[in-house]
Amino acid sequence: MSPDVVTVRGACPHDCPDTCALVTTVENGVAVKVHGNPAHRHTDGVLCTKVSRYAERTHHPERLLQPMRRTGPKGSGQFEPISWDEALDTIARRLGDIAARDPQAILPYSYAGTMGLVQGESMAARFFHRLGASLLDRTICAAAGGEGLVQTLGAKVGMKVEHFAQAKLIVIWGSNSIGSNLHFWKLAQQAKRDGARLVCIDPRRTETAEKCHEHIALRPGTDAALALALMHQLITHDWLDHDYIRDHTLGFEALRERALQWPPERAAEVCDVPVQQIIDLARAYGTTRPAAIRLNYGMQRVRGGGNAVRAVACLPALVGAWRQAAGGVLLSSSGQFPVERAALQRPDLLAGRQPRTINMSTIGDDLLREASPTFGPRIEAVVVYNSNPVAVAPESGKVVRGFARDDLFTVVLEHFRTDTADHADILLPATTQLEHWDIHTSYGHTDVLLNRPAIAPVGQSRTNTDVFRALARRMGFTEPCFDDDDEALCRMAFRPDVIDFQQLLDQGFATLQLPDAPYADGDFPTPSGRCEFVSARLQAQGLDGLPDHLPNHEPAGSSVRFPLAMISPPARNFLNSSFVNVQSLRDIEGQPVLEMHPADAGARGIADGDMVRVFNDRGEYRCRVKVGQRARHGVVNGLGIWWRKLGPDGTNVNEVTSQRLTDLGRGPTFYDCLVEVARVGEAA
Ligand SMILES: Nc1nc2c(c(=O)[nH]1)N[C@H]1C(S)=C(S)[C@@H](COP(=O)(O)OP(=O)(O)OC[C@H]3O[C@@H](n4cnc5c(=O)[nH]c(N)nc54)[C@H](O)[C@@H]3O)O[C@H]1N2
Ligand SMILES: Nc1nc2c(c(=O)[nH]1)N[C@H]1C(S)=C(S)[C@@H](COP(=O)(O)OP(=O)(O)OC[C@H]3O[C@@H](n4cnc5c(=O)[nH]c(N)nc54)[C@H](O)[C@@H]3O)O[C@H]1N2
Ligand code: SF4
Ligand SMILES: [Mo]
Repeated sequence: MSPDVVTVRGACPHDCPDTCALVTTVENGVAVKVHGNPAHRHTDGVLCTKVSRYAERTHHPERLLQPMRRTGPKGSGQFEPISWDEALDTIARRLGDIAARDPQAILPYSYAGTMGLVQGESMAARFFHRLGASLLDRTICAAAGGEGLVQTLGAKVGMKVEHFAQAKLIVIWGSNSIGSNLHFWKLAQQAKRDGARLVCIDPRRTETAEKCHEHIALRPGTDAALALALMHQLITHDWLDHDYIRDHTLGFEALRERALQWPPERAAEVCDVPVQQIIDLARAYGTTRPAAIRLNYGMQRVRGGGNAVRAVACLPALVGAWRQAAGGVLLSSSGQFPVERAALQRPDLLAGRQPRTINMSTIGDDLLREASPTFGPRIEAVVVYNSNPVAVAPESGKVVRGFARDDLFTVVLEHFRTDTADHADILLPATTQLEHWDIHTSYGHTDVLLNRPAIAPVGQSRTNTDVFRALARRMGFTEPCFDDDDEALCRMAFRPDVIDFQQLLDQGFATLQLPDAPYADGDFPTPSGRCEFVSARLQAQGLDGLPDHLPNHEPAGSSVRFPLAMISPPARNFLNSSFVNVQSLRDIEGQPVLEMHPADAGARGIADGDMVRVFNDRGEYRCRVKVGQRARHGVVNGLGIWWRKLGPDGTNVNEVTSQRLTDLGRGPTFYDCLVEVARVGEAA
């Protein structure tokens, strides 16, 4: 390698369970290629197609390169360049004016554009805590399932992912591994080669479902019914680990009574699947060891999503699957990491104030809400970073109207002119992962990764942390914590006895020291130390302590006008709404697609390739239909969260999704949505 070619180790910043280790090749200060780090066992030298294009994304001709001020109407995308000083002065003045009346009228809005602990909620959280701004409940992805796990297992914990390779039965439940958890799929294939049986539970016939031995294509939102019927069979056939149940669980008798109300025939009707599939899966799960369940978040984006996760999370304890390293369940490993959050985020800067909390999943309604004694002040300013709410939040008709309010002051920190950026008063250019420091945990494995900057900030872009440091200075916040630099923040994330920072510097990653079969002897992080079939904490909130099947807000068959259930899972070549503007990836995805079963299409005179209108009382969007077997009868699959402005009619799938929330965790219900579909044009 010539002296002006260097390689730099980093971490994939995206909201993906795989958290890959990256190696970036830099030539003359330009990132030319991003590879997977072969030394990191989970990455194994392989990246997904999207992030292989990260250099293309970073040096994209449309990268935001300087601060801008809006000149046209909100949403028009008309801006003029301004200096950083002018941008920061304007923001500090506007936020200062609002804060003088009530800082709670200011709302930070952020999610997982980067999963980094530093460019995520470190300096930003300090700034908003010091200001006394409204708090944001970050529910948009995993709140229901996360709460389901917490109430059952005690935390977001589970099997170590590497042990799936040794399982003899793998149930892939509500997850399209090949599309969104690629490195897990490699382990599943290894197990399959060694004789494991693979079962996929998913309304959609995904590329993953196709490659499993069995595909159970249930109706969206019926997973708890299925899990309860599995319990029914485990109990009636006595495929139970009585010792494990006695020693390490809480509430078996009550759960038994509940499950006995769910014979497979009842669940088969609710789920609309052949009863034999349920009976066969129960037998396989009751008699195969080790048995592992890979849950993912797809199943919890419905009204009963929290309960569904609770029901599934009970299964391993019933059969004692936790006794083996390759048995149990994994939804998220994020709770394994003892992150020093208080040090990073400094909630002490609230100094006794208790600002209200706004749920990010109802941002549409909340931006349109007037001041009231229950709500508090009207939202007057929003600072958006690491998120694209105008595209990703439900019921976007209302979200757009909210962001279009002329009396709302909006600041957006972004790489690109997203749909949300188009609504900014001040738009600030942010650095990408190749240009800043960060440190990462994972929700799919148990390693910590360090990300070092590979190149200088592109254009005038600045890190999120720099922006909040600069604003703090302008607003007269003199606490020394506003001087911490990014490397210092990385060092603060873990105690030195947990993670050796030198090891991170030397090799880019470090593994948490955890037992291989963490719950072989119980010891769950619940209040009782047991797997809690019955949760006293839920009972104390007046809720059902046992898991149950809660029908969707919009159950299949409940509406004559909107007879089709719609789910809107990720597009394989995008990451949420990120990468939609990367041409090489958009070329693969083509255009927004709605998958439809031949019988549903035929009944509406719709042919493959037709343009259709997908609509309900909330709104409508247009896309191209793919008729085929990927969609089950009665369910349509609207793939991917496209940028609205890149869709055929300037909208996307979230025009039709609702702001109703889940049973637990106050999460969104993207996949609990009834629609009708009508043809609008001939095949192209
Ligand atoms: N390529 C790619 N990868 C991604 C993402 C992306 O956008 N693109 N997004 C990332 C993010 S933010 C997340 S949260 C993760 C996890 O994201 P997940 O939401 O877990 O995504 P998938 O793995 O596609 O799994 C969802 C699957 O659940 C199915 N499903 C929908 N409704 C139901 C239901 O009611 N029951 C059951 N059993 N299944 C249902 C869908 O058809 C889909 O195949 O993926 C991450 N990885
Ligand atoms: N219909 C439907 N809607 C969904 C979903 C679904 O399955 N169906 N999935 C939901 C889920 S699981 C999630 S997690 C949410 C995701 O929603 P978001 O977290 O909003 O994810 P993205 O759409 O990827 O937007 C992230 C933005 O952050 C920016 N960004 C990335 N890194 C940085 C950085 O370092 N600094 C700054 N300032 N900006 C950065 C990116 O350019 C990008 O525009 O969407 C949800 N919406
Ligand atoms: S998006 Fe996921 S699979 Fe792709 S590089 Fe990042 S962590 Fe790895
Ligand atoms: Mo997510």
